[in-house]
Amino acid sequence: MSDFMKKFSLEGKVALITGASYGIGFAIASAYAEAGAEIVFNDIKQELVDKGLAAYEEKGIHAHGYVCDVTNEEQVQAMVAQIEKEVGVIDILVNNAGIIKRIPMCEMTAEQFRQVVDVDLNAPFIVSKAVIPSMIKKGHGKIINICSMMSELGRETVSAYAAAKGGLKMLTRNIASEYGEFNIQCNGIGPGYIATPQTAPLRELQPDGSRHPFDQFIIAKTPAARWGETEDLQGPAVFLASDASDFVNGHVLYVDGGILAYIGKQPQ
Ligand code: NAP
Ligand code: GCO
Repeated sequence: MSDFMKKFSLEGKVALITGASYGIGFAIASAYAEAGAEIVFNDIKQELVDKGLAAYEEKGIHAHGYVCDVTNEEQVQAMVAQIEKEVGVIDILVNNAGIIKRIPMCEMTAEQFRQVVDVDLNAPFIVSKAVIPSMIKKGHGKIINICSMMSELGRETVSAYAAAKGGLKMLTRNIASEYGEFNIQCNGIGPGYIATPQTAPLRELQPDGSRHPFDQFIIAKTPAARWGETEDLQGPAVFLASDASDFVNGHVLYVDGGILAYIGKQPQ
């Protein structure tokens, strides 16, 4: 491998990807393993951690799985201490775990709003706070927050999610500002509309076999005229975790097929 390409390698690095038993987190972790990193992930339930471990094994990846609710600071602190003991200091953190509730704002309870903000915004704060001290001691670190189109745009029924993901964009910038001097880079990835369990309801075929109206809407709003696949996020995620991005800090890299640049296809 040339000296230049070594900048994109994750050899010798320990990467924690939260909520990575499947979906976007699993795809990013798989790419990190391909780039040489030691993979650590968590999920809330043991059965999902076990499923995730089996899925990684199937790809030839010997991952380390931990049961941890990322909204619980005690559990997160304990998990990070256990990882440091059993695997090593975390060089790369991907705050991927996330939920969404699609409810019209005036029908959403404050508790439902809080639940979404807890996972999508408070948890990235909790997990980042747990890993930063050892990154400082080690002299480097990479934190990647999985933001969203909703870090920039709103739409009906996703008030809590948009508020959280908008806040996550600013948390990304603040971590970059506060810890950049310790050679810690904190950036975001803003996926467009990606085919995962989280968006499955938006892609369900209609009873007459036609595509879901929202599915057709996204196709018309995306210059690439397709939904993203989790694999579309792998290259950008490796770049932001590697030495090649050491002077990129506080940036949100949108991987959206061009949605944010496009007014949308004129209805025929
Ligand atoms: P997903 O398929 O719903 O997976 C979310 C993962 O997060 C699951 O493994 C889930 O575990 C885990 N999780 C949820 N709450 C958790 C908690 N409290 N503690 C630990 N793990 C928890 O979602 P996805 O589509 O892969 O999305 C992953 C991230 O990308 C999310 O932050 C999402 O907001 C963001 N995103 C998604 C899209 C998209 O189009 N799919 C676009 C932009 C951004 P359980 O199964 O146990 O709940
Ligand atoms: C929704 C979708 C989006 C995607 C993603 C877009 O209901 O609008 O779930 O929010 O999950 O965040 O970037």
